[in-house]
Amino acid sequence: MISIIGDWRAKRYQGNGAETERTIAMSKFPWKTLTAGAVLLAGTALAFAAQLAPGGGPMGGPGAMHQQMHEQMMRGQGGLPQGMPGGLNGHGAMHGQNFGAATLPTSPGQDAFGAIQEIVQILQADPTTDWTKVNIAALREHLIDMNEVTLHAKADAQMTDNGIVIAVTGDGRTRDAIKRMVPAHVHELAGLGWHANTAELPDGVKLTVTANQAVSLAKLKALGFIGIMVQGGHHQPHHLMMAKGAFVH
Ligand SMILES: [Cu+2]
Repeated sequence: MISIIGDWRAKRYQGNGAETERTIAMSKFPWKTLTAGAVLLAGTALAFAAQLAPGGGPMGGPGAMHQQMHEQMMRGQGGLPQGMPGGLNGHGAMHGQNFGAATLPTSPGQDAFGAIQEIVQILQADPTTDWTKVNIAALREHLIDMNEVTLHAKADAQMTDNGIVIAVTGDGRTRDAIKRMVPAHVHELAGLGWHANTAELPDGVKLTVTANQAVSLAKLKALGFIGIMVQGGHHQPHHLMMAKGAFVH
């Protein structure tokens, strides 16, 4: 059963547009003309699709997306060789892949490259994707911002009696990224019940977070700038929305 699911998933993801179209075409095929095996495969695919989208949409919420991402990760992000021989597009080859997975690398080699690859594969696997709105370049710009803020921003933190004050600064592209990302993050922190605000600095932003019942002073001190920035887990769904052209960070 697992390997059948694996076949279907791989077929949806590994391919380009042509593979995706073939999957769609198969779903329109008259049921009585299908072989028993193909019925089982299609039925499993539908069941699995339903599992992935409990909300009825192509992406059934963060939980479904996480599951989908995990499936992709386990499969090496669809990086299987193209044009595999075998029945339903490489059934035999998939069995080989399942049992010899340790021989295939899973890392795309670069974090942002992998994040973009994952999003593109999700969009290609979704027949409802509106390619007139998709904007992968916008996602790339945001991932560059994330790289600047995570790795290149200078963060000088000072503890006060009731919170933490962090001067987040940088030059050029780093400064621009700080000014885009840090104030936006304050809204996410508010959603978690944290009291945070920002003030403009010439070369960045001053972030102030006050301890309360949602976050203690000791925890703020331990988290520091980047520990505060990673709160909320909103980036993953936002990245997908950004790529779909439906969200501006
Ligand atoms: Cu992000």
